[in-house]
Amino acid sequence: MEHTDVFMSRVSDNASAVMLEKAQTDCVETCFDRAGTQKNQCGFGKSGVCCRVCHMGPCRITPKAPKGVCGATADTIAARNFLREVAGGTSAHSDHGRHLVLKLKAIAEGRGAGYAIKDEKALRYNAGLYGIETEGRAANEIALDLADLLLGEFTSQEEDLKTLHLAPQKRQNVWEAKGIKPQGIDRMVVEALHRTSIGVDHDYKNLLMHAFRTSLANGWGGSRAASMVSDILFGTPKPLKSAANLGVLREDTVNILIHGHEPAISEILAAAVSAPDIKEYAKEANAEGITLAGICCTANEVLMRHGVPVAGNMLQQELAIVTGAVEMMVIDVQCCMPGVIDVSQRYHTEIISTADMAKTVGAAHMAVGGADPLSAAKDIIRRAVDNYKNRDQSKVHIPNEKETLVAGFSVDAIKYMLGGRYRASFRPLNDAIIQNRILGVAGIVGCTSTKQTSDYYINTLTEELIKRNVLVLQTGCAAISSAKRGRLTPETALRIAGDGLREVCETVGIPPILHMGSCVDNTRILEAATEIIAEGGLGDDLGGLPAVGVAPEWMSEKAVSIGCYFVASGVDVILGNPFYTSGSDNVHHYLHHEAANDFGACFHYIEDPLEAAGRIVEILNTARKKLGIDKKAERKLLDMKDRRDG
Ligand code: BF8
Repeated sequence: MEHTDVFMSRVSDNASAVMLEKAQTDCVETCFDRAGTQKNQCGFGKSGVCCRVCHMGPCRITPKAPKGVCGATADTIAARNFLREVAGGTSAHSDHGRHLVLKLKAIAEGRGAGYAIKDEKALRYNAGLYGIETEGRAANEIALDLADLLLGEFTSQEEDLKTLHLAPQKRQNVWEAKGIKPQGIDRMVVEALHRTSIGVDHDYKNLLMHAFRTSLANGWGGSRAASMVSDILFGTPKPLKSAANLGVLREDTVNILIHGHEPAISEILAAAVSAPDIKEYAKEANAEGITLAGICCTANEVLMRHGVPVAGNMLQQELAIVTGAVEMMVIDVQCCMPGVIDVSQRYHTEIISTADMAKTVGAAHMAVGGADPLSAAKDIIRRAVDNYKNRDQSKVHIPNEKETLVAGFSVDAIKYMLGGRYRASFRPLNDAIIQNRILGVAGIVGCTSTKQTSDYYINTLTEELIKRNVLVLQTGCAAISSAKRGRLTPETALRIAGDGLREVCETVGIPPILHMGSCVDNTRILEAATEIIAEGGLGDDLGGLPAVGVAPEWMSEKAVSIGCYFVASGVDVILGNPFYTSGSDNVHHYLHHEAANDFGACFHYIEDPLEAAGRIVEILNTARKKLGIDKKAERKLLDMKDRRDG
């Protein structure tokens, strides 16, 4: 099918452009059309100076009206709005983490109903990090202690988060000095809402400090718990092969999309799909089987652990339905657009919501909890199979695009790849950085947005960075952008990576872009950075590493929270979309400049990906200079005198 340039200005991949054209032919409205009708977005909202925290307002700040009814300035209002975004993002990631911790507790108490501890090694390792006794104890006993400890991370009123101790001591000292060590995650979020209600905290810097404190409760608290417990319950990811883009859907199978975030549901669906009775059921419906494929972060979760193929990222959720070949989309929480309902009604697709806290009008609700989640999951799948006969062949068009990928790079897996089974460690990576074969590391994370040509910034920047010998770590929808472009393969190193990075990738057998998981798995990037510090030779603080974070096409509150915990952890963050803070010079200046005085890092809004690449290289070179590794190290053989002196 042909497509016109107008569609390629919205998306970067041909499959999506073809589906946009089909949507137009089928009279289907998608988020790309709604972005057009919402084009004239409110300038007050975009600059962060619309206040609606009380009903004397809404107040909007202008040169003629520089204060709200209560006297709040642009600084107060912009900082309050920013903090509320961080609190929203922190809540989403952390509540996801909480649900998993509660599941771990239920399993430990024998109430696991269909779930079990899959990775006892990960359980023992993580329990050990918190000082929980593991020697000679049963897995369930350890799991109960760990679950209780992690639940305490949510509720602690006066004690700092225990997980903070996992950060390098020097960074902990920065947080202590700035007074931003978080206590319980729930307390941080409640305090954020309290501080931002009418007549409480009016000092923009005090508000921003709490934003960083709340974000730390996410990155070092809720998200860390989510990744850790997911690994314990469902297995720590290891490198595996799969495929991405809409071409993973098949004309001759029942196609089910799983979309959202929490892996507890998608794991059970992945198990149910391969059950013999379900396979038989699909055969009886004249289907050649069932294709399960993922959208956005749920896709990343089941990709990393089971190799389930990825249909697309956030902005492809409606386009996947436009193929006319999707029997069912199963949604849970976060980033599931209500717009999928209207799209689904143009075809035969059923939308099934599964989380009691996240219902959508027009979706059928089928919870996957209760005493027998596997049989609940089978009920959902049978319903999808029953819907297969309703597929209208005249409306079906599945694009061919499908790219091979390698994913599954947990911290453990990277260490194993670098050092092998007996010497698993980050040493080879540290050495490659010190010897300037690798210039530094960039974590490219976050969403895609209708404000940009989807995937373009992510892919342009990623490719430019690996050319310049920057190792790229990816998560979330950004990783799916690279996957669709066919870049998540070891061959990418041969084709486009710079000489130094290519040499390392070839030696170790890894791609130059490592897919580390979903959005909560950004915490894996912090974990990797901490291990790099512990390995030695690259300073003693996360803040000193030649490393940056980038959110090229971010749009979610979660990304605001992630950006803040990266900056508070000492890592500069490049944004491809601006914050809504430009209405306050002080707030904007603090986040983009002054924060560097407090944390050694700040935000940089850069609209153009190539300009961003240049700035990133500058940041990495500055860090290298400070570490004294800015010159190419000679590989010197040590004689006996050197050894004695050394
Ligand atoms: O949590 S990257 S669009 S799917 S918010 Fe959403 Fe953004 Fe995708 Fe995952 Ni993260």
